[in-house]
Amino acid sequence: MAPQHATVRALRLTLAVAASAALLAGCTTTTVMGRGPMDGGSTAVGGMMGGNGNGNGNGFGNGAGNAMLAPLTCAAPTDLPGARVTVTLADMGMSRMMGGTAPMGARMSLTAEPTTVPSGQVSLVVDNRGWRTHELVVLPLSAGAAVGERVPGADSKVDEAGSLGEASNSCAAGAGEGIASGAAGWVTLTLAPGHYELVCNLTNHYANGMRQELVVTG
Ligand SMILES: [Cu+2]
Repeated sequence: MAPQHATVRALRLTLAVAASAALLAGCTTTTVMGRGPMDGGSTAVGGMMGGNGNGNGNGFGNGAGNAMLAPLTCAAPTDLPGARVTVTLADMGMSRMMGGTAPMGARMSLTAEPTTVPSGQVSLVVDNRGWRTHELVVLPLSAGAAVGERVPGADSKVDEAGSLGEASNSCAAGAGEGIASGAAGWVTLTLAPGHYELVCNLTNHYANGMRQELVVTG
């Protein structure tokens, strides 16, 4: 009985609020004016979720189920040498998680901008906008091989033989224990012309989609 009464009261309250809103709207010149701020607010959120906040796509497109991106807690230096490639890591986690182990099938992405750079010094700046720990490893892509073809081993990681370097430190350069959610990592490498595969090699992350081609021109 009591829950029903509560429901009825809630309904009455809702109606009362709606009626007040209607009256208020009536007092203003148009109802469109009253709705403006709400529309603007939702558009702003949509923009952030679409990955426009940092000037990069987040790899999840504009469809339903976009991931909210984790806010960055630090940024790479602006004066790193050579061509600068910004790599954005993202995943569908809902809250910050320590460690990077993920189940198979978890949606994750690794995108780079630009994906073609001239040979020589290349500084990879890696923003972890995901909610899990991630990393960036630069692997050579042999002639005729395509991104995503590597077969993970029993440890659900791909072979890192021939690795040219990695960014796996939080708010620091080079190799470390992984880039924590919201942190940036970076590394400057000297890359010869060729094709490379940028991967995150934490458990299951490669299979879950964290790979991207980088083309280095002569
Ligand atoms: Cu990852």
